[in-house]
Amino acid sequence: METAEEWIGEILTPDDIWQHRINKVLVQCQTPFQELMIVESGTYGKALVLDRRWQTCTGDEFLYHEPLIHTPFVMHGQPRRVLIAGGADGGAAREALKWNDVEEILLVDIDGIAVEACREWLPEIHQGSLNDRRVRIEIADAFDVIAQTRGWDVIIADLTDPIESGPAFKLFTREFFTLCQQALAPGGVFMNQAGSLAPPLITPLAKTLKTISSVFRQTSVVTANVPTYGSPWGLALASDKILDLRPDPNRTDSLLQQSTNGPLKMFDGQALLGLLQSPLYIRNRIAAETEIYTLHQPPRLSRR
Ligand code: SPD
Repeated sequence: METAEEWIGEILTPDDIWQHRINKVLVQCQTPFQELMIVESGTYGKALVLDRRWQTCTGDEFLYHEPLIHTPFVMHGQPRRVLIAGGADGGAAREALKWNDVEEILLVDIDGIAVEACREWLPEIHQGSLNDRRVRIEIADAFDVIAQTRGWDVIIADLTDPIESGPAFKLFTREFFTLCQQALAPGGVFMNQAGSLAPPLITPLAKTLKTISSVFRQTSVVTANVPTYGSPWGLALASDKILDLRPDPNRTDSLLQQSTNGPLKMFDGQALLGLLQSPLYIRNRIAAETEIYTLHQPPRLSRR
């Protein structure tokens, strides 16, 4: 289907499909870990699609990558060493490089073919971050790498959804979150993509948050509204230090002004305050959750 008009449909629930018109398929292959597509969509620009799930696209990626990075960075205050698990498209690394004091970013992705495809076909997203001298890319399982490293100011898990037998499901378990906690420096902050916030789809997010809160002293949901994901999306923020979840917008703005060098499209002090105030049904659902994910009982989303 090189130029033919087709659709990619992402099955959100057994009764709901979220469809995107595809004008051109730029890359389509099966890597050792997942099916990879890079496409030109009709309205939202170029996109990375893994195992038929929309990951990121030029038209709305800033609505995901800016909260994913700048929320934990503001909470930390002065991050220097940053570890990104996943993040093959380079959007997370691009945002991290906007912070003046960042000296080192270790990007650990299991799929080298995905990293190379994004490097070649999605320059609009990585904007050179995948070639920056401060970014070291290791093609490996983040679970193994994080077990052997220490002293990170911020750890970001920028992962695919935890589908059964997919590359990411182990990274949603208590064992992985414990490794991240141990790999953080004092005052370190953790952030991951935790799943959909749509009422019928919220269970994996509730279990993920419950799991993270069984490890870290403080955990909170950050809401990202990314239209191409088909529903509001939750990010999990966690730390062993007490985080200010109602940060004063003026203080955030002055920190951003002093500490960053790149333009931001959606994130500032006022936006951060909003991102941190999750609606009641989300807080109630997480509070009611009793199960956590472990290696023994990991998430098992179907491949669809
Ligand atoms: N269901 C889609 C969740 C995608 C999260 N990861 C996106 C990777 C973008 N860097």
